Amino acid sequence: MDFLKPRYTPMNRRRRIYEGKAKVLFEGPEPGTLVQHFKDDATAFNAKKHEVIDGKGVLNNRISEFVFQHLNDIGVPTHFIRRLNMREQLIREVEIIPLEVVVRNVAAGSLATRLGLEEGTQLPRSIIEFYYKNDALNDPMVSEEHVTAFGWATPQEIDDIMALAIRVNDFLSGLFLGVGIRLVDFKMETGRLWEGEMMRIVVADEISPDSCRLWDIKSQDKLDKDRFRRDLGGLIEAYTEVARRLGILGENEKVQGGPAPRSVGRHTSFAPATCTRQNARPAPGISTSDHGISPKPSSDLRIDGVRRRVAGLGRRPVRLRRTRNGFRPRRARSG
Ligand code: AIR
Ligand code: ASP
Repeated sequence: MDFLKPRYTPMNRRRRIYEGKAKVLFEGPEPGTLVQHFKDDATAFNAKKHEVIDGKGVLNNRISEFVFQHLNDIGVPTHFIRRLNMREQLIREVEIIPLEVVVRNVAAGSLATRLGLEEGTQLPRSIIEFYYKNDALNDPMVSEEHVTAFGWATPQEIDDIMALAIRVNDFLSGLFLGVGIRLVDFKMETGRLWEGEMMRIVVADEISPDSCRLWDIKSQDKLDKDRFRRDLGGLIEAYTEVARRLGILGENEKVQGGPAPRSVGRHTSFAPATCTRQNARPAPGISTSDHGISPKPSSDLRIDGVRRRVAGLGRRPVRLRRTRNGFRPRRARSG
């Protein structure tokens, strides 16, 4: 029956599901999938400050792809399937949990302000915070009590979210440390992924310099969105530097931002941004299987030049359980 076959649909004819400040979600090619489109818009202070920065969406798409692909490879479940083009990635549709999960290793930003700590102070241990995702309320910080009392997530789901947050923090800290960058803090989002009767919590949204604080270890230079928030300039240069160090962009490679769609909508034409490659070479120590433009999923991680096949938990539904000795995967019971 021909009408049941998925048909190619040009992006400009796809149904827009949701538009956020920096991304748009479109209906995907198959049920249960979405297309996540990265815009060039930069906002801060709940969108009171807004600018369009050519090329930011392209860089965040590539950096977030790199992070999510590696998370998938090491068995941290995410919504990410694959990158489609310079601004878009195919993702699984999840039920977003309305929490911004912030993990902090070093005092900065709102924590430094709230507790009167000097920015740059190493924290005694990593701290996880929850913020209620609600623009009208300015994303207020909330406690686990609020989260469960208002039904945003169950106690079991909070355990899973915290276990994911710790694993993502460990992975990201090591990844960035290997390329001379200090992971100060980051924000992640999670969602419920339904597979038939099974549900598991997965990492969703994006992980990029828009959602992390990244400081150069030697110079302490900020390589993240604080360049925009604090009017420091050089945002594209900083994001490009992050991409280069991760081996996503070669030394002389540059992302050319334009021509990005001015407004992303039903009838906007999508001219893909381009990426120039000259002597593309991965950064020492870290390699990705995708230096070019065509998506190719990587199945291993190269650390210190050694290829490691990371034993992951695979794609089976796994729930993590907090025990006295740390976090343990808990296989979902069948039947
Ligand atoms: N974040 C929070 N809301 C949106 C974002 N991107 C990220 C910041 C920072 C961390 O969460 O980019 O990495 C903590 O932010 P803050 O402002 O609470 O200090
Ligand atoms: N992107 C958010 C905003 O528009 C928060 C931030 O990153 O500062 O306010």
